Amino acid sequence: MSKPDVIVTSPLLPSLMDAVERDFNALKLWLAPDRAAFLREHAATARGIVTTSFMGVDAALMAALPKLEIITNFGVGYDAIDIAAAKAQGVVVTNTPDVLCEGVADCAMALLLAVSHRICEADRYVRAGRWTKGTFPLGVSPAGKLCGIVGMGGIGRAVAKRAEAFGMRIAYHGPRQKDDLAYPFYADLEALARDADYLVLALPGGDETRHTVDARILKALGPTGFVINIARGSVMDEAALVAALQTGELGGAGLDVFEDEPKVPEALFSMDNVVLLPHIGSATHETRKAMGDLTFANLKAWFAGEPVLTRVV
Ligand code: 8YV
Repeated sequence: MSKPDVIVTSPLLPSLMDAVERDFNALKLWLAPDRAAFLREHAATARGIVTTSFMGVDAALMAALPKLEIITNFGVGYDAIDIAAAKAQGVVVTNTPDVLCEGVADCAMALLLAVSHRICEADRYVRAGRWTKGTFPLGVSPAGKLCGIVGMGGIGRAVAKRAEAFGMRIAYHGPRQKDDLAYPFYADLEALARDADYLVLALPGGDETRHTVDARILKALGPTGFVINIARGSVMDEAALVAALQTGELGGAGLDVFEDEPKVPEALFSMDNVVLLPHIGSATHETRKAMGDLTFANLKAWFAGEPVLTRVV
């Protein structure tokens, strides 16, 4: 039996790519010199797409593939996939929830601790030979402070567990209160920002959550407050963030995600109270391997006529 045709949108984790190439006819879209011709050539046979949270799949790509049955996304966030178009075309979409929660939460805590204890700034201080000339300024302790988590899904819960272990108090905001959680719930994000010392953003990206954290929320967090974003750049108004940091209205920021990745506002480069990461929340061997395995398991299940494991639509 011939292998099913599956379009791959961008380079994948090598173990995932190997598995896809072993069991499927992997059609590498990013290598096509003429994208339109490539899609015309495979329109009659391409039944699947493997993509990433960064690349996504837009409505035009789906429309060009009338035989498309499934999109398997390497990543939990599917804001770059046009879900309405997938529904309209009857295309199944899967993602990789759960397996990355611990890793992304680790990264959130790393940022929280780094901005509090001024870790990156202190590292630069030593490397520049400045320690011999004077003592480094003090940081702040997270213990006893209020960690406000925005979006209490799997990642938010994993952050709460860690922050608790560091002696922090926890409260959260989201679309609804979770019955199984004893942490205080704030229906009003501005009220949470006013009370919190740290806001950790762990909510999904997309149109519905665009600029959830705006100038008003940052002002409420205040000059001693820190914002940590390991979600999506789109959930925070980046221009408002830069302005709040420039005026001192906000204490600092730990950022793994940006509105127009890989572009980062240059104004942030010179700020010592900001830690900048290149979207590495899930970027460990262990987490990426688990994400790759789940992406592939979804693809295999679909083509074996079995239920997919982690379906979005
Ligand atoms: C990855 C992510 O960087 O899971 C997500 O939603 O943003 C990250 O884990 C991404 O999937 C790689 O493209």
